Amino acid sequence: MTFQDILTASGFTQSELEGGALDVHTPIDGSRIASLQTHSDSQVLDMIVRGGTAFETWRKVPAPRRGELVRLLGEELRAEKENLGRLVTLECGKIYQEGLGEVQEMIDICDFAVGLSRQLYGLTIASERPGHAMRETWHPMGVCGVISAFNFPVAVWSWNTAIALVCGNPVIWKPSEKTPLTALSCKKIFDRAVARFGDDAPDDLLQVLVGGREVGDTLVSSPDVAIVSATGSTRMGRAVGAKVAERFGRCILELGGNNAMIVTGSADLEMAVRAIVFSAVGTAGQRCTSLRRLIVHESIYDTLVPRLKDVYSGLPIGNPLEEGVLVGPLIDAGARAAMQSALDQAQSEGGTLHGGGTLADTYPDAAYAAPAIVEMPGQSDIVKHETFAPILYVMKYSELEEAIGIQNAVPQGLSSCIFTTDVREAEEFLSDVGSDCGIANVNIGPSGAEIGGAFGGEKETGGGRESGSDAWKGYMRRQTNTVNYSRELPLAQGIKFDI
Ligand code: UN1
Repeated sequence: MTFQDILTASGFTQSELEGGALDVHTPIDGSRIASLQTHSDSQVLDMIVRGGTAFETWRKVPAPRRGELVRLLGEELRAEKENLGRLVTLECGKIYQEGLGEVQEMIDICDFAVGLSRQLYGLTIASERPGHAMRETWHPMGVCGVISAFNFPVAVWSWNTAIALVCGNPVIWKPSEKTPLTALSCKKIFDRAVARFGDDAPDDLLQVLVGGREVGDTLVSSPDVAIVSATGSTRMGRAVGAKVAERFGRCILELGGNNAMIVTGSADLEMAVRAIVFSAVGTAGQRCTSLRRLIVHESIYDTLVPRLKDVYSGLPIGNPLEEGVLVGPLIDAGARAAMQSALDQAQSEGGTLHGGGTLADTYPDAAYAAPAIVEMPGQSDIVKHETFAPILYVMKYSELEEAIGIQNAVPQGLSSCIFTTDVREAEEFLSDVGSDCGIANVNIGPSGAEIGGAFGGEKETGGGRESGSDAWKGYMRRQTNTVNYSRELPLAQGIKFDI
């Protein structure tokens, strides 16, 4: 299939892809595949108004009926899985298998949200006063702004949108300016679900905003955007978080990760090698959950590290649409320059480099890079920094407590894991004195989380939770209700106030 075929299969017409100010390049060969129209500030303000109007109607639609729209969205996504998966590969460069996996994640969250639409449960609470009932109820919030990054251009939108919709909130989506085509394709898919749903879906339940940081700023600064869910760099989250906090809006932040694996002396090394390679080089190291730090027990270091070097030297790197390729390109030249500069710094901090290096033979305008392993004498500055590239820093430890200390001594707190067959080590890692991350796994790599769990992490990762478990509560307004069904008016805390 040519690039043009992929765009056509996703329903794009030539006129939609031409004539705008925003150039979209495919990381596969660096060529331009579209020039899209961007939105102006005033158009964004208009979108916010229209989102508010949609909210007035949507919040009155019963939640299980709202779930029906998400069920239809899931059906449409099933029908589009291959086309959208391929478009994801074309626009962000992840291999086709991972493109498909990303769409599957969207289908899964739709299924989850459909069930959730009948389970937006509140509590009943014992009142201290006679003849009184207390309960907690959950209500729609308003317009939900979703900001997503290039590396998961569609799945992150779907976690937020499927949940926001069943919770009664319209969505305005600002995708990364590097991946607007996949967003526009999702909008087409969404519109098909709305058309099948019927008249009780208002217009503008989903609006897609194409543009750069300025229009994103307009979105997050508006007091009429009740929730801002932002996924991306810590730098972006710091700016967005401050703007939303200033107006006391609700923010859900999912930012950088610097994810580690501890491999203990008792680990199953064959399993560990597979998990390490998938999580460190999958998506070319451009997941927020990618494995970046490997903390290896001294007793197995000299077995594990040569084995990894061996696997790395044979990794199939190349066109992500081709079967058998495991490592696609980085998103752009800037990402490759950041990788090179991190490798230079790591070496100047005492690291020994294996692999790395740029590959420019077939596609000179693209940013292919060989994944790198860097053996480090300790956790130096560069190791504490998230570089969005396939770099794996390897360190040695002797006591588990020391390994957990290294794992936690970084500013980020997203995902973590331990490989061990010793239940004491596993439970200590998961205990109050273990990993400080939002995600902590045993005998599984740090990436590839299932949608059923809450997704997010602590410290510079931003503290937000998206996706499964009770993350839906972040998209609703909690209300405490006390009802007096007696003929008296007793005051709480026994206060006497006779008039
Ligand atoms: C991201 O990189 O922003 O856990 C999301 C994972 C995927 C999601 C990653 N389910 O790796």
